[in-house]
Order: sequence, then structure tokens, then C-alpha cells
Amino acid sequence: KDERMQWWREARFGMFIHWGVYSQWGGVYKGHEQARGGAEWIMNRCKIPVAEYQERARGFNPVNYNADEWVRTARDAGMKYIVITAKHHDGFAMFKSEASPFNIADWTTYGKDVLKPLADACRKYGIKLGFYYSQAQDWNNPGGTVARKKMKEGWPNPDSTRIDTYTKAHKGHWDPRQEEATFEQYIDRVAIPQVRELLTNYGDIAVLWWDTPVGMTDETALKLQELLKLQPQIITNDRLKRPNFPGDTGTPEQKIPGAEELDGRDWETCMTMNHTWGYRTSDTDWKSAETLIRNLVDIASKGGNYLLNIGPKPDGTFPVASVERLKTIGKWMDTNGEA
Ligand code: JFZ
Repeated sequence: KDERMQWWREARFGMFIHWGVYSQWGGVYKGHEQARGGAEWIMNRCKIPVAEYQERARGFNPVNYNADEWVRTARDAGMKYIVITAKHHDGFAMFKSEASPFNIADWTTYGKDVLKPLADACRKYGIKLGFYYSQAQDWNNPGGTVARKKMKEGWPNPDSTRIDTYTKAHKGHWDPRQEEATFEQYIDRVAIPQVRELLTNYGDIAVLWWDTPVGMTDETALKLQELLKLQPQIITNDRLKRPNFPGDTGTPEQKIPGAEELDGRDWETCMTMNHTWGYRTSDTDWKSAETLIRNLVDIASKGGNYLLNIGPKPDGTFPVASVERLKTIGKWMDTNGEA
């Protein structure tokens, strides 16, 4: 175990990437700002109908995506690994998948897998690659919705009372198409084959980053965990299912634990540079480079890792403010970071 964890323990600094078709909305639905939560939640917060969400997803066309440049940007900032959303809660796969047509290669104008070039660039520059996979929440593939968020917290839709009532009566679902399969069927038909694809088609995968284990049972978790044998060296976080599947690493979110909270387990603080994981046009409240460097030092001194998020734009580029901060961090690393 120690040997497997070694690169991760030495890494200190990684890049989280939240990118998907949700970035096209940028936190705005029909002219209304999504009221709360990360912009990657817009489908759920605003209760966008499945057909409507899928229609807009067709137009996803990140023509300026340049994986080589992304990886160089991470490397130059002193980051040692990247974790990208292969599939977030909206169920859109950023990779070619046989398990669901709702994937970038088969569904969109763009028509290509974006994880392949990223895997190639990571190999080229010696950066480790991990996949975030939302195993328990999938709002587009039937059976994958275990939502709880109320409409009223999001877009002030005049029809919100009716939609709230519907969602309540339908265990969080807001569209009948979400109920065309059971959760177990979703796990067997989509989650398991897709995780297998991710662990088979992209070479060595360093990290599997599960998320929001709502609705998971020990049985469903066990099936997913078994797949990790495809990548014996892989490191996983603690969000597959609680409490019986602790994984390798704890995931304090948006906060740095105090020294007295540390229990000897490996941990990684994931954090946004502004207030959203997915790209949001209105969120310009960026942490300063100085704050980010202080956070990195604080985390490294306590033995943790810092997974700092980027929310790329729908065209495939990083927000300028994020790149500026990474450059400043890189300069600081050149003089102060360890080799
Ligand atoms: C989850 C996602 O819902 C979110 O969109 C983003 O991907 C983030 C990294 O993870 O959100 C969470 C998950 C866990 C906690 C809070 C938000 N938590 O443990 O406090």
C-alpha cells in the first residue's frame, strides 16, 4: 500500500477539472441566474427537462480544446496530477461509451472523445491522470436520479410550486424519463460498463474519484469496487459509499483541516478558485494567487494534497483568471517549491 501511495504523497498539488455540457449554461438558465450551488448543478437546480438538456448538449463543440496546453498549464504551475470529470451528475460522458449514447463522441457536433488526448498529453509530460465519475447520481440516464434539491433554491420559475410537488412525489425526479429504470438497472447498464471503459481504454489511471454516494448500497458499491482490479495501482477517494468503503484518501471539501483534526489517513483538500466547480459566467470572485499559495503551503505542511479546481469554458479553454493565478503559483514554485 505504501508503495502504491508514494507518488500521491509526494505530489502535494493537483488540478481538478469540472468540464461538461453544463458549462454551456454558465450558471444561467433562460436569462435567470441559478440561485445556489455550483454551475455544474444547473440541470437539477433549475429542473431542466431531460429532452431540453439533451437538445442543448448536442451543440457542445469545444473547438479550442487543446489537451497538450492544459497539461502544460498544470505542469508549469507545479501540479503533479489531474483529475477530470469523466461524467458528472448530469450523466454526460466526456468519452466514447458503448453504455450510453449520451456521450461526447456519439451525441455532439464535436464528435470526439476528450479524455484520450488528455491521457496522451499526461503521459507525454509525466503528469498522472485521474477520473472523477459520478457513480450514484445521473440525471439523464434512467434510474440514476436520487436528487433532493428543491426547485425554489434555483431558478425562480413561475411554475416552481407544481414542479416541487412533482419532485417530492417522485423521490427527487423531475422528469418521467428519469424513472424508466431502477437505480440497480442504472448501475448495471451504465455505471459499471462506463467505469470499465474508463479503466480499460486510457492506459494507466492514477485516481478514481467517486462522488456523492447517495442511494448506494454495499452491493452496488462492491460491484464498482471490483472493477478497480483492472488498475491495481489506482488510488480511490472515500466517496464510493459510506462508511464501509473508505478508499485510500479523505476528501475535505473547500476547507483545510486543522492539525488536531488529522487522524493519520491520507487526505486531499479539493477547492475552487471562485465559488463554483463548473464554469459560471457571473462568478468573478476569485481567490488571490497569494491566498492559493498560502493554502498550498498550509496543506503541504500538514501532509495533505491540494486539488485545485478549474472550470473550463464550453469552447475548451480555461478562464483567463484561472490561468493567471496558475502562472503566479508556478513562478512561486520555481523559487520555493521542492523539485
Ligand atoms: C460534489 C458535487 O456535487 C459537486 O458538483 C462537485 O463535483 C464537488 C467536488 O463534489 O459536491 C459535494 C460533495 C461532498 C460535499 C460537499 C459537496 N461534502 O462532503 O461536504
